[in-house]
Amino acid sequence: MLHKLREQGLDVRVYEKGAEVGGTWYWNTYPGARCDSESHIYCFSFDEGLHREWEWSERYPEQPEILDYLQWVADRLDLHRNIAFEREVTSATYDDETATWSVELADGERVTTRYFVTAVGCLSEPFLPDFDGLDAFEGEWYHTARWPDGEIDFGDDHVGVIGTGSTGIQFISEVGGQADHLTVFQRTPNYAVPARNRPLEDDEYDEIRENYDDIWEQARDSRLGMPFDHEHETDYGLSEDEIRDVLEERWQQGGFRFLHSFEPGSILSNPELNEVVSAFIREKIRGKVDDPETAEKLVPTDHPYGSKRPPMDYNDYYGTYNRDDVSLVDVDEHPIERVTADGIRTTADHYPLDVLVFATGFDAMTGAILAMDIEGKNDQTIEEKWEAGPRTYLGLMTSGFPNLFTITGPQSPSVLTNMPLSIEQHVEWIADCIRYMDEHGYDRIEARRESEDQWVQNTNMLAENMLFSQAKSWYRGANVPGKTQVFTPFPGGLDNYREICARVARDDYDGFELE
Ligand code: N01
Repeated sequence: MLHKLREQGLDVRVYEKGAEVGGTWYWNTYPGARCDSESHIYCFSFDEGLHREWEWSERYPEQPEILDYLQWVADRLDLHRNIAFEREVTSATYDDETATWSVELADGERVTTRYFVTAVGCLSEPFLPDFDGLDAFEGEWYHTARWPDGEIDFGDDHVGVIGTGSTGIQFISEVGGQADHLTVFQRTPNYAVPARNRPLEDDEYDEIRENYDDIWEQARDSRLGMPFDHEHETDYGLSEDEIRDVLEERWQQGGFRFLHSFEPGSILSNPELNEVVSAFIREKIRGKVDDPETAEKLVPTDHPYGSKRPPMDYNDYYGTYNRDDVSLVDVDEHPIERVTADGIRTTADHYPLDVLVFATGFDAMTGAILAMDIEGKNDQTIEEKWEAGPRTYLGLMTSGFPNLFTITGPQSPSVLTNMPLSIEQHVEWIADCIRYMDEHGYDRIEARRESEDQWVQNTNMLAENMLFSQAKSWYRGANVPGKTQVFTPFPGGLDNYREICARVARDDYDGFELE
């Protein structure tokens, strides 16, 4: 966004809480952190020079490599000179008379700006459950999204980890076997599909480079922002054995290619097909875990595959539970009562621990935006406006808050897609919109209430026709006690969404009011 707006001749300043660029990949430095999107598409597509020069080492990029990449990009585009690091935005207030925002920083500085763009991410406000006794815990404790610098040697430690989402699964596979003992406190089992990570060979990379234009085109034109084919759109006309053959082939390919066994929308909305897929994974899990009782605890039965964000298995996650130094505690059956000075007490037992790791996720989608205390027209805060769930038009703007753009905001495809492509599409749309406003002499843009109502209704309706409502997921805010539960990302596909946004822009920003 900085690069693009600067190119358009705007005076741009970025405020960043971290000490460097990197966002998610700056903060999430826990052992095993890696991205589930394949590396050659988990990068910027807007500058050919970038993806022609950079070479990823593995099929899935590891956190340090992604951070290196982002810092390399920032250096090449000379971005640092317009970024103020370790500067946290604490509030922002709109002035309707001047159509400007006054943005306040933690150190008291105030800046006035015509446009206020949030690029705060969907998964950046860590969620820490409110367990009694944590203050008095005498060991070390960490949240995975605020991991300390430097390597931690767990060799002599009894480590406990709470959470078995994408993060927990990566951490457990990595630290199981390193720690003296690892105890996993699991509330809900998950469907981890093998990632099948490996180094990228030179000839493979040559082929990627030769075909990059087509790869990006296919990715942009797909539901998830990923350039994967599926031989069959749906399971229509296939027997269960034939479906399972397709699944087996994709299981061997690994990663999100498995979700592309059929058109992903059909797996996520057809209950019969989804049940075959879910049952297929359950069988795989049972086949990997030696102890049948542990295996049953690891088999998800409470939600369909994909109704929560599907995690990846990089390092024989399920096999980790066959180790003598790893144990699984079912805290759904026996919930955590409290943290004690030296461990965790559940309703059934006490587990002594030296180190406690919270892989408990995020106040997702809205947490980081709401943390900024944003006040729009008529003294209304965004928190008040979104009390019953976020309301936006296209996930890009919310009515009552003119000139505020939200990159990957609620009700845009964001977390249901390959993020860099969704980010780029928003950046381009916002930059074009600002250029249009300059060219036409406008200084104020606001989403119309009717367009927003229709967009929210549309997003909800699409989600209701899919299987998402059958899981208590962070997509719906169900992981944070007391948060309003509403499905937040736009589930209609990046391809369709891009078309809608392009049409709105072509029609002189239809659905927005410009003055
Ligand atoms: O967080 P999560 P995450 N008592 O919310 C458990 C992206 N990501 O950090 O399922 C006990 O998914 C909670 O249990 P339950 C990706 O989009 C990407 O793992 O709510 N347990 C769950 O098991 C991902 O989806 C990558 O019952 C409690 C876990 O904590 C998103 O980030 C890597 C609890 C939280 O799982 C978030 O993933 C990592 C409690 N009180 C993350 N509270 C890659 O691309 C919560 N839990 C590789």
